Amino acid sequence: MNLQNDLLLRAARGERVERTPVWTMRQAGRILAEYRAVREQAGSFIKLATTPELAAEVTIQPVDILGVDAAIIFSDILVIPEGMGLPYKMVEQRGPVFPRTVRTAADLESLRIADPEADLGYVLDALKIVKKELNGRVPLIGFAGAPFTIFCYMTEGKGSKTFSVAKKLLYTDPEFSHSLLQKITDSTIAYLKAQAVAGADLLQVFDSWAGILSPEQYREFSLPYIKQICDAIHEVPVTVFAKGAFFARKEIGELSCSVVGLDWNMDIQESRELIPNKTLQGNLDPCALYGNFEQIRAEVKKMVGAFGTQRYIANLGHGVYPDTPPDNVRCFIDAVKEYSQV
Ligand code: 1CP
Repeated sequence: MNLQNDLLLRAARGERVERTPVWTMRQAGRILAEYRAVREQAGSFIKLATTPELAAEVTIQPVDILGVDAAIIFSDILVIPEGMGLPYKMVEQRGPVFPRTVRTAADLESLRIADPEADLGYVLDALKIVKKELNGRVPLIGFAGAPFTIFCYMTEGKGSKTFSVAKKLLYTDPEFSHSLLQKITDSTIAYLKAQAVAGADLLQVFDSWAGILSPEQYREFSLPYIKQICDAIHEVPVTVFAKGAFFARKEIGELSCSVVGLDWNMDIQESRELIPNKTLQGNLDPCALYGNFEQIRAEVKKMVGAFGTQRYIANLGHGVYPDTPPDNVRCFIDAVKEYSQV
């Protein structure tokens, strides 16, 4: 199907655009009253994420309400552990918790490589519905967590500031760590390929916890697995977003991905120099959206000025925070559209 608005895909491929495309990480859910109404109806996050019609509905909401140039499928990175045989619970006000964790060879042995159709069919069904309902209005983004970030949750069992259980395993049992990372990688490649077949036009890999590793550890325990993913996906463009991995920008820029995501700690000019041949995505501090409209517009003008309008996808440097007023997000999106006209 031909897309009416393919700015995101043209920017990802490095082609000329008449203005910069814009979307925000975590735009589906979190900030919209319309999202909360559907979540209420579903009863729980997991019920919402596993009911394709409802997941599709909240995926499309930000396209209608915020005017973003892409939809991102409503799901979570933790569906991969679930698909491998490690279920999670979503605890209200607290976040995800794994009743069982993976810390021994026997735990690892009990996991399977996820079969996208059998284990994650609900996400693929949601993608198909969104694709049909979007009817070519904007591209659809699929996603998965990077293997190291998924490893963090599977071993730690919950969110953490330090992920010290996960990192302990890297030091004390690198062999186990690599085996688990490989199993996650194999599952993730199959899952991302299935998302492309189901209709995803671009795939983003979230390495949300990249920043807790040393450069040396990042090179050993994260980058090689992201590389396997990039090398395996030929169907659609891939974006790698490694939050906090300012030290690995050059190496990430050498992967066979199309787009590199930046957080707000990463200097824009320096990032262009380190990653000269790829489209960059980012990187406004989500807290900048707490400002008034005038302040938000000034920040956007600075950001677009620094990135330039080409080889660029405007976004925040991480997900939009839940207490951001939707009007401020709309102000951010409208300002990008205005300041990036060529
Ligand atoms: O918000 C959206 O755009 C919808 C899709 C989406 C995405 C892209 C969700 C729904 N989760 C994610 C990705 C995700 N999930 C990441 C990577 C991106 C990032 O760094 O923000 C991570 C690390 C998670 C794990 C996760 N899921 C957390 C963080 C836990 C921690 O370590 O503190 C939490 C709180 C969740 C729950 C969750 N996922 C999504 C929603 C809407 C929610 C809130 C749950 C609810 O509504 O009850």
